[in-house]
Amino acid sequence: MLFLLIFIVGCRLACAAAPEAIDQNPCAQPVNHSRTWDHGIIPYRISNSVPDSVRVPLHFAMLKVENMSCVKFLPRTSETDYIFIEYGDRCCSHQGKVGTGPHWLYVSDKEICLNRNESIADTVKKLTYHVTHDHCKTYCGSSFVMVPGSSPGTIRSPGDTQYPPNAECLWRFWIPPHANRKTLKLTFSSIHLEGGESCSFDYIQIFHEDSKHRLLNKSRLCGRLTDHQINVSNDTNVVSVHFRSDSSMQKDGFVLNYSLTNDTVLCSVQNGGCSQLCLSNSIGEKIGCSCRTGYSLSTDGASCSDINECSLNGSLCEQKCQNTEGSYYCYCRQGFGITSDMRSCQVCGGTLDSLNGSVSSPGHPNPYPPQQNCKWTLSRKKNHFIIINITQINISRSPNCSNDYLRATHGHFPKKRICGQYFSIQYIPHTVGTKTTFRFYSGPLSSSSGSYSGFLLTYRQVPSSEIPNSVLKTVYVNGQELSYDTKPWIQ
Ligand SMILES: [Ca+2]
Repeated sequence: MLFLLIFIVGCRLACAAAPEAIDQNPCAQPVNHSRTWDHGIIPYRISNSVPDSVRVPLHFAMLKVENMSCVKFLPRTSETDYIFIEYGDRCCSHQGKVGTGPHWLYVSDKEICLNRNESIADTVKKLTYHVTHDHCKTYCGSSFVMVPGSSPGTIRSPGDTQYPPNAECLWRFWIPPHANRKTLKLTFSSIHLEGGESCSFDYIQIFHEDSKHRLLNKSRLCGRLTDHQINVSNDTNVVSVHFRSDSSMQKDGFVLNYSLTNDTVLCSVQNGGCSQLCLSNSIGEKIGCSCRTGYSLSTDGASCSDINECSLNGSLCEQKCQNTEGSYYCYCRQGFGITSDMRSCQVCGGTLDSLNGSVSSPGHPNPYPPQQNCKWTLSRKKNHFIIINITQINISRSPNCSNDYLRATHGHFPKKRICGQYFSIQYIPHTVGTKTTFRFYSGPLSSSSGSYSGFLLTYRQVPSSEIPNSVLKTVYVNGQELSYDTKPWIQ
């Protein structure tokens, strides 16, 4: 049997000493069977702590060691003995295979590991220090880096007419991240192996790993199959094809064709399958999907969903927040208006306690800003009437004045909202209580915010004895008389 005798190296020694060379005369070394990896297959697991910057050179190191020895690395499934590759500020093999359980291997992106191209490979080599041959076994296999432009090829099981007994082969295809837009296509044009329940005698086992070396799936093939195609998912970063035969019942073997297919998606075709934005390279090939501001990419990588900004940590708004599809806005409580930063609120309105005065929309005669919620309160003096003259009104018109409006409330009797453009409205509230309030509201969705001047009104309080009956009976809007209750309320 071909054995890989693992040299026991203490971590400190491994880090401090010059890298050991692989023994050029492996047969010269005695074999300690207790320190060999079965069949030359080293199960491994990579810690989540290992960053991508280290995974790539680590992977190259594993390929390099595989190509220069009979060692093959396979992701661990349930094996008791395996290498556990951990991230640490050093490059060393904590210990070789001794005893059972995980065997730590430290890799790092420190200078010692990455600036010297060979360092990680040296570290991995320490686990494969002695190599000797078992003439009863046949080993084969190789590793491929599949990048755009890689030639397709064919792999055949060893042997001229039939595969040999006790064969142990592993072919590994690595698809670097920048080639992920391509799909590795594996097609077994024929498989003829010894069959059996669970394929436990002779078999082909295929491992799929993602870029984090997580095992996506594995499947085992045996018996007779033709044109068996392996679908390699987009997540797959490494595919390992492991062939093993036992000591009896050899068959024809298999033929495997591999190629990197071009499955480029263009953004110009159905937006690349993206619901909003399709990101492309300089020649229009899709790189990925993205979303407009206010949306986040869903887990399917193609559709977008609204971000509820109002639920994010840290209030974006001083007073109130309203989420909308693709956006949000801040607004204020009654008596406040949004400021120019569209987040904070300032008082808008107040108490009117003089006998006469004026009220106008914020910024008048300049256009009023959006999201104003102003309120003025006017207290009526005893035995006085309030004469209100809305001299200018230019408020964005909307159905039922649902967006922007001016509204006066006399006592408990609110008047209708006023919007649109008028030249003059003069009236005397007839059922006025002790208070009159004016409310000006401009909504966040007003398409006209920034182009309407709002309103200006004047008021004055006069003793009831000075109000002629004719005035009490008539209200004019743009010169037209409106019906009106002629009975003034007098306290
Ligand atoms: Ca939103």
